[in-house]
Amino acid sequence: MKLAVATPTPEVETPVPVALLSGTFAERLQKATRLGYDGVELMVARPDELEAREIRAQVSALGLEVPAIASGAVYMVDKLTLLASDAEVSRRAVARLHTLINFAAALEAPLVTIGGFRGRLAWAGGSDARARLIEILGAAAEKASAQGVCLVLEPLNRYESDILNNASQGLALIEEVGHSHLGLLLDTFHVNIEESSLTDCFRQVMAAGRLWHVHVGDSNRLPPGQGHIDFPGIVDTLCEIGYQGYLSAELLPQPDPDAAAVATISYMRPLVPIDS
Ligand code: LER
Ligand code: MN
Repeated sequence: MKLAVATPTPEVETPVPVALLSGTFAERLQKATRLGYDGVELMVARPDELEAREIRAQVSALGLEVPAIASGAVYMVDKLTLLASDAEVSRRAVARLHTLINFAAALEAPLVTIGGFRGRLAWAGGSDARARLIEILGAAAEKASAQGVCLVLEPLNRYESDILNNASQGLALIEEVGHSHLGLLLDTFHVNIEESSLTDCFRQVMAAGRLWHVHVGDSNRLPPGQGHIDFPGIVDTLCEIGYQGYLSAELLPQPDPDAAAVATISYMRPLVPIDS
């Protein structure tokens, strides 16, 4: 298992509520390396404004990996969602998802995340909204597979999503889409709110072969160790089931974005030794 920290790419000027590290993009990458993170999860809003080759060179020069391209900033900053009340917004969001997939491929990042960016059934309205999302995900997963990238759906707590709140619903939706390149991302903050067990959901998704990424944040969305989630128990379970992916810090930048990144790795590194 490896540790990553979520941080935005340079074109994202507005603060993202769950991003860490401060300074220029180059400074943030340097901080990630200096703190001992293995990778950076990049929160991208407009890939067309970025030079993928340059970013790839910058990241690799520091010995960092990019485990995932996160779509949260597209939703939070540019207000685009796959399901939306305005069909034009939905059309632009689908086009943006395809550019995120291209960007991930160019960066050799294996995953593109889909959390709040999927939008809500209530926003889209109509009885066909779920079917529309399934169709969008199927086409995007097909495009991703052609580029060697996978998509990960993220169950979100009930206050943030009306379509996918827990691991069982996630696996059911994946089954409906029926594509090999669509998996799940479980976020401990959402798991703590929605699942009846902090560890069974990881076992269930791993057994289905779809546990491809994990976000960490404590029960109050502060760094691990500052709330009441049992992270040692979760990491023990992940070791036991053979999860070899990333645990990526995506949490509130409090008391500031650097202190939260420091607190996260100080708590998590002893649980997740290098090369574990
Ligand atoms: C939002 O709560 C979240 O966890 C993000 O990863 C999804 O957009
Ligand atoms: Mn998350």
